[in-house]
Amino acid sequence: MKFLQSLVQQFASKPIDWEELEESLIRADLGVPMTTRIIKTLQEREAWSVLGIGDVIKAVREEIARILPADSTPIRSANGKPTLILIVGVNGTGKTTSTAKLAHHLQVRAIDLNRPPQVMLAAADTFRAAAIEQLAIWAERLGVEMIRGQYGTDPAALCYEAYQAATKREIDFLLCDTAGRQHTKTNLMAELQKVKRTLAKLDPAAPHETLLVVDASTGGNALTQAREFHSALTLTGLIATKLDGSGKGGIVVAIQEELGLSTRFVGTGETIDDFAPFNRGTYIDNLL
Ligand SMILES: Nc1nc2c(ncn2[C@@H]2O[C@H](COP(=O)(O)OP(=O)(O)O)[C@@H](O)[C@H]2O)c(=O)[nH]1
Ligand SMILES: [Mg+2]
Repeated sequence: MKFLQSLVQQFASKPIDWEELEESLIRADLGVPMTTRIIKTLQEREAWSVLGIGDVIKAVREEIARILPADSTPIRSANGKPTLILIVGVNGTGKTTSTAKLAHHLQVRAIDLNRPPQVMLAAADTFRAAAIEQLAIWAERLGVEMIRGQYGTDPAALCYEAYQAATKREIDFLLCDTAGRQHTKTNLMAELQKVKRTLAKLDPAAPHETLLVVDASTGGNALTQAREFHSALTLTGLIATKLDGSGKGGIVVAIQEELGLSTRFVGTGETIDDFAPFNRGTYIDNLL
């Protein structure tokens, strides 16, 4: 149920129950600091007015707008070199799907090039069964080249090779889809750090973007993942997926507030077009 619906049901015909309001805000995953501020703002107003649902919605909007930027920063193109985008995250969050969606977005989006942008994919999830084939299906549909290795290949070596190939072929954007197993996290972080170190040998600025894919419907888990990946890899932003499902999604506000990491793109379904650059207005409308 959407946050707004549940609030209207709870507060439409009776005075605000502060505990219930606090609970709904927490349930929407907005995080404790923001929830506390919203409640404080409203309680300060109560002295001079009778609060209604409209006041609640307005306070939530204002607080979110204070934290989130209005629009996301687009992917920048590295001058005359391939822009390397590393896609990371735990299993099942939507990395492979988002890699394909982002590739498509970059293909069709007008950027300051005089020709259609050239995109290439690298299947650097060499760990999970069928991961390479899954990305290969997308690559074929999108008509883009994909660099692949055997299962068990070192992802750092694969990304290195892919970046060399992309440079040689004058590719604009190289997207590397990585593995996301959960149970051996330390190994995963070490493996991804090695990918970054190895790429930096080819271009000190690479990877130009390191985007964490989080499933927005998983709330606090997404925040924990953002903390861990950011401290290991210094992320440049988030892709928040599955915003179509739960009527949640407040977690991107909590992540922005705690870690200063912006949501660059949102995923709202399983098809290639269920994807868009983050926009604050649309996001708040959907949340409420
Ligand atoms: N509803 C919904 N499903 C998504 C979204 N993004 C990915 N998925 C689905 O989530 C599942 C896992 O996605 P996948 O890309 O394989 O995740 P990975 O393990 O991180 O690579 C697949 O069934 C996707 O179709 C989204 O934005 N909305
Ligand atoms: Mg995958």
